[in-house]
Amino acid sequence: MTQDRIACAALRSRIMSADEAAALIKPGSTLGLSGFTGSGYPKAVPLALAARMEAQRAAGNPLRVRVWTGASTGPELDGALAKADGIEFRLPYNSDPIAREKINRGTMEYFDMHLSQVAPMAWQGFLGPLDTAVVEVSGIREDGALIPSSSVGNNKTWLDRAQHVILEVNSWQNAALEGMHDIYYGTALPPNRVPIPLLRPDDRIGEAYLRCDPNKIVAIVETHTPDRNLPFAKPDAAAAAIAGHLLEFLRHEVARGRLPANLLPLQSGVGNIANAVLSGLLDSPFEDLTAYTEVIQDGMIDLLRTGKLRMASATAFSLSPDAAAAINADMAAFRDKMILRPQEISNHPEIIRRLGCIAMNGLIEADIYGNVNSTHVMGSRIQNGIGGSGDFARNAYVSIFMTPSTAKGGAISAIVPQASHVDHITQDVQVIVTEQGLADLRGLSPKQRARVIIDNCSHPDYRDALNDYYRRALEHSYGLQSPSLLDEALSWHQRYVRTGSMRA
Ligand code: 0RQ
Repeated sequence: MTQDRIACAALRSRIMSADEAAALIKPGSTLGLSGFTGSGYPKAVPLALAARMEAQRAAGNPLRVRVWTGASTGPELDGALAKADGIEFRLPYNSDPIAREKINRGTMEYFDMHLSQVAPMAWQGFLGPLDTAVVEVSGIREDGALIPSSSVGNNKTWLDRAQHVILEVNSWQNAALEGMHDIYYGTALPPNRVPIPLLRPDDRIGEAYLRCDPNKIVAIVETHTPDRNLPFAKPDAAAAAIAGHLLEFLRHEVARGRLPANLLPLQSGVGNIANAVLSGLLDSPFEDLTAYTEVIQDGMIDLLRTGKLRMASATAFSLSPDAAAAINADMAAFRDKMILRPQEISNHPEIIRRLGCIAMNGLIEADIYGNVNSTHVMGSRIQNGIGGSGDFARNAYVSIFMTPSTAKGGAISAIVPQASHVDHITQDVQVIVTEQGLADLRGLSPKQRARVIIDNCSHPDYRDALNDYYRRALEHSYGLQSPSLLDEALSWHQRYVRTGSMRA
């Protein structure tokens, strides 16, 4: 594959094994790695580094690094490095189960930040220096330009900021990806920042390739390894009901003239429910849709195939193995319908606000006033992270959050008196949907919100207890703007931690 994928002859002398490349990484260094929701992450060098870490740990001389990525990656990266106890600090979004366990055990530091802010904060110098970028690409052109792979994430920033660069050239990635990307080089720091000239989801404002100073490239490793692609669960009854309520809401908004007939650009979060909503759109009356989002999931591929979705702009793929294989076999047909951009652009508040995205994200719990916890189970155990949900929720045309009304087989109510951790304040939450129904919170005061959330969204098993709490809060609260009984509000969570159930 060398000739095909590494067309720049001058760079071929830097081809080496993953072990040799990993040996160039210094203990304690900060790595900027590619990868976003399981696609486009380096697959060989992190594994080789993890093997080195395991050996050094056994010899009593631990080797640890600081890890920056785009978002979640795969078992060969986060999983392997975390297992080797090699990650001292990590940012941003993680969904790897081994890393999650280390974070929750307190042996790994984790900064769960808004995805749109990673690149700007790195440029502002707020995160410290970056030693080595380890970036997967699908090829290197004759002129040295890099053909990005199945995610863009923060790669542009890592390549620009790092002192040294290690490239993985993955020939598993489809050659037809070339031309799909749009890398915008117009960002600058204040006071020189200018408007980003993106007015429609399908606008191209940059270049198809990543630039990299060839003098910084210390190693090139060839791979032929698939992305981590996880199957989606078949939508269950709750997911189907949530999708049904949401589609009904969108139809209603069109009928009332508050949304155009082809809606506005869709943003869809991660997870099974988000995917079920996209599947629901297949049978909906909506046509000529667009998406301005972070990840292209299976449901979007189906919509693109039928033509319901005209185009999708994102920063990465997040596909099941079947969908990945199907799209890989047919990439040329999809290439003109998809654009992959850096995550600082896919998630940029200015653009999300301008385009008027319809944001649809999952949640862990919501309280009766509409504050949303997307990240911390029982207020302290991280599940994944805020990811891009905050970028979209605050700036969306309409910000929708979805969840089944209970978790853990009914032992937990997703609607609680007070959220045990808040990621999205009530002002950033306009609609909450569960399988029970939909609460349209736009323009409502806290007490009005509490009424519709309890009535429309809570599970019948917990509704009496929520009503009882709320009634007593109205009688005994210190103030009546957002009535609460502080001692009691979090007792639901404490009961779960003590007994394994929120039920009284
Ligand atoms: O854990 O598998 O151990 O049982 O959370 O829950 O129901 O499978 O839902 O896949 O839609 O994920 C909020 C986590 C929902 C996701 C969250 C437990 C539940 C299960 C997953 P188990 P489900 P989903 C753009 C947008 C933040 C980032 C984001 C998320 C697990 O949507 O990470 O939105 N969002 N990014 O049991 C205790 C509760 C619970 C609970 C669910 N109330 N209490 N556990 N769980 N509710 C994309 C990016 O940013 C990249």
